[in-house]
Amino acid sequence: MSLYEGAQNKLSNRNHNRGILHADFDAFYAAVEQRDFPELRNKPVVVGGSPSRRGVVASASYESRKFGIKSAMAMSTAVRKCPEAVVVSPRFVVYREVSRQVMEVFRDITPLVEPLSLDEAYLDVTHLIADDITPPQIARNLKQKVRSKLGLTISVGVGSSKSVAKIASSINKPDGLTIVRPGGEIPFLYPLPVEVLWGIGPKTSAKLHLLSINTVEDLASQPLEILSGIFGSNATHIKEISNGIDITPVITQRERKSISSETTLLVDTSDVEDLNEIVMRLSGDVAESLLKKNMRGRTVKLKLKRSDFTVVTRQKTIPEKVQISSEIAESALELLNLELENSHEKYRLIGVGVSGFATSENLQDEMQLRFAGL
Ligand code: DCP
Ligand code: MG
Ligand code: MG
Repeated sequence: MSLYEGAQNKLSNRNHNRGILHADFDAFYAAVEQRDFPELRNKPVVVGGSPSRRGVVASASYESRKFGIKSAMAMSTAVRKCPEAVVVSPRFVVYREVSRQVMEVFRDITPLVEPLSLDEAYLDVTHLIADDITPPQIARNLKQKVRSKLGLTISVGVGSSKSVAKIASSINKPDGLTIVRPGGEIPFLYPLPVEVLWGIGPKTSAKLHLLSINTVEDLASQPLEILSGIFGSNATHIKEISNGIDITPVITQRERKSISSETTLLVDTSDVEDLNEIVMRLSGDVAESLLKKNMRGRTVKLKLKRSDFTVVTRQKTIPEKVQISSEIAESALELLNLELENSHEKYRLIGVGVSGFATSENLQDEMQLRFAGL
């Protein structure tokens, strides 16, 4: 059995029916500047610190890359390479807002979004796949939505794992769409230079070239002992991703662990009916946020601040994930009544929150249980 067949067998032994997208803005900061200031379009725009103050390049428009300008280069070098470059100072507030907007566009497609930085994210679309819905179609739709809603282009990679999708999105920039079909991982990866793999920077790649390891195939065919000498405990992982094997899940909501709403009362109260009504209203607010983000959670939390400023929190984890107002209110009211049963306190602040969101793994488990008729 050839190495190729061996790796392919290994691949098919794992769950490789996933549909993972990696999306990344093209020349993010520079593209936002060109969008907002039309006079910069089609010009070699470089966003970063001033050349006279030892600034570095944060983002280089594709027009400027023809001159050899790259991110992290000294701005003085960039200007030397291209004297007509237009150097623009960054507007971080704007980039953060554009980032928030693009993540919303992603979350309109699936709640399984894992942001990696301001300008890129993984999306797990496995659960959306149907006879007439394929990951490449979802990717095309995503690119089109980002273009029409934000006026910017992204490059998207489609694959059966995060590492394949990330490599795929990076090799056809700008405005790229690279599709690696299930089973096509090895023919896709093997001819590529080792630098495409996550975590192989200039220092490591120099070491690899000294050992005549230039392509992903070269890397994949190394004995583990050689790789351990270079990558330490990461060697197995490197070997696996060189063979297109990567089962790490898309992890959502890294930045957000719960969605909640709270209110401080104008007058402290112990009135059961008032408190019930407020809890129902807050449950409605939380449900609205969850629906907008297309998220469901499993844990409902109630927060109460008493007149003496002590805070009580009570939470309940339920078997079915909740999203709508009545489901959230049911648990929150139960928690409220538990608290009120043994208390004669007045309360000054009330909050309701939902956490325990879906990750691609537990969503996948759930889908499988559903298919199994459980
Ligand atoms: N960034 C930075 N300094 C770096 C690298 C990046 O400040 N050394 C910022 C500016 C980039 C943004 O992060 O616009 C996104 O980084 P990317 O690596 O995705 O680079 P770009 O989006 O600019 O270009 P590409 O089209 O290669 O993705
Ligand atoms: Mg980018
Ligand atoms: Mg990026």
